[in-house]
Amino acid sequence: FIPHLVASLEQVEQTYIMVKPDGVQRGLVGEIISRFERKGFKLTGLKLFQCPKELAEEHYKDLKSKSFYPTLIDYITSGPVVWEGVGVVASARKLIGSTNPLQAEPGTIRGDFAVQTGRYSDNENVGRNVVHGSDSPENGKRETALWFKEGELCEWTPAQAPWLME
Ligand code: IDP
Ligand code: MG
Repeated sequence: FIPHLVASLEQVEQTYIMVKPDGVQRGLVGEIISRFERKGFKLTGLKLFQCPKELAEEHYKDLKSKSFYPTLIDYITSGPVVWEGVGVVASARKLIGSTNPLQAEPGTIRGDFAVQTGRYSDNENVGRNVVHGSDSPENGKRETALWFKEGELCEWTPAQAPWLME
């Protein structure tokens, strides 16, 4: 990406995308990464990782009061990736689709690859939804810093940048 050429620096966002353990187990890592690549986003960091409990708890701290929180923490263990680009946060959420796979549109990652529906009547079990994406630019920064150490992200200019944006 060439920020000074095609976008002002303030426009450049970072999002944290995680292929969740079910996505890794089901062999969807390449498929999911491929969708973000084809869209035109720039990959700046990538690692396969066994997530310690403390990190999972910090990542999902906003959901601590939820009944499904303990099972969510048990569920999250490996496979994070980071993507960076203009408007990437909202755009990535669209590519990913609704939290509940039952409501996720066909064509979205969850709509195409996840079948988990409510085990209970009120939508209470939607955990196996293969992928995570930050829900705001602020959380994109926070989560990226949480999962990647200094020096683990690459700064580079994709050759396709001028073909993606005027
Ligand atoms: P998001 O991943 O679409 O942003 P959040 O509401 O932030 O959805 O929830 C984080 C994750 O927690 C979800 O992706 C899903 O794996 C899990 N989760 C959310 N709601 C439920 C639920 O009602 N039961 C079980 N797991 C849930
Ligand atoms: Mg969320």
